[in-house]
Amino acid sequence: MATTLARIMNPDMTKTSKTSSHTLQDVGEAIGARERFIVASHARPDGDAVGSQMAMALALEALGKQVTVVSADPPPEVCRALPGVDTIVIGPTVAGEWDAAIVMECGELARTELTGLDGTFAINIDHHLGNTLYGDVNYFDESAAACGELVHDIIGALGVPLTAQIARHLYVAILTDTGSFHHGAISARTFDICSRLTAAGADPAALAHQMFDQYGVGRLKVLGAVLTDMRLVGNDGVAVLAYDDALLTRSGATLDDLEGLVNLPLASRTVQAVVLFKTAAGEPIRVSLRSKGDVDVRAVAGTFGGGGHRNAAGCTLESSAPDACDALVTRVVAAVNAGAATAGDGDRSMGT
Ligand SMILES: [Mn+2]
Repeated sequence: MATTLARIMNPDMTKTSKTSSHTLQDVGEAIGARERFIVASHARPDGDAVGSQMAMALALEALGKQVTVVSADPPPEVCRALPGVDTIVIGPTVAGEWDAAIVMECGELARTELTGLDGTFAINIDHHLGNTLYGDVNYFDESAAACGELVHDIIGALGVPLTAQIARHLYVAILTDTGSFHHGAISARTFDICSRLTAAGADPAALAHQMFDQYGVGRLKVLGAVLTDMRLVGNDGVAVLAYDDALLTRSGATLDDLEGLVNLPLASRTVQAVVLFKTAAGEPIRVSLRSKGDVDVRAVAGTFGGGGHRNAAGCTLESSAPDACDALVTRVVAAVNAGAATAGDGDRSMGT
């Protein structure tokens, strides 16, 4: 209540809300004062999007709130067996009435690819550097390994106990966003939260098996095909991968079968960054970027209108400009060389 009181006494404080992150207490108050919620995340959702949305929805329901979880696209196949995921309303348009939209994992509202949210009271919860703080309430922390970490803290602030179902969703969010605790802003807090989630009923081995070991053989075939055609540039420092729908069809694979593909070349000692192009006739080219250590692919994505994290980013290129692909790869090679120079690590030097 101190925060509310302070704002009443000093209305100018609210003017800072567009340029700075709010506190957990602000988020708790914004949720507590409202009854009907839309819970949204980005299009083509990943485990962090689905897990964060579902955990938040379960917590809101525990408080007696009315909740609708929405998504422009269906959840990944591997997430569909998790509790409540089948209740997510899939589609490009959000209909109905609500008091607030809780938007997770989106640097800007447009990333939801949902229509009908404009002008709504928005609670923005995210860990992507470059978030535009578009919400009426913004809970933004780039030091979180997953949005699920932030949702864990919010659920605690709301006073909702961690049930086994909530714990499973949050664990999946963290497990998938860190690639099995392999990359991202993994910290002592990450393990502290996971310890609590495990105590509350999340089974780490079972959830890892459920998330990573349930693909069809089409996955093996499509990964083999893409890796066979991999191009290595910058003294093997950058791996360039590409696929299209025809390759998926030939391999008997689905889009879900490509989950994690972009990370695979990083298993090589020499590869410091990966560029993955998804091409389709007449459509923009989708680009996923991954890197190790100091190599900043978010900056590269940013020069092409995209964003993300230092080691995981993405952007979209106009397919009418094939030179843009070469220009992007050149920038990634430069980023690898700059990263190697920053690190001052002879083993990682790419440019010599
Ligand atoms: Mn995330």
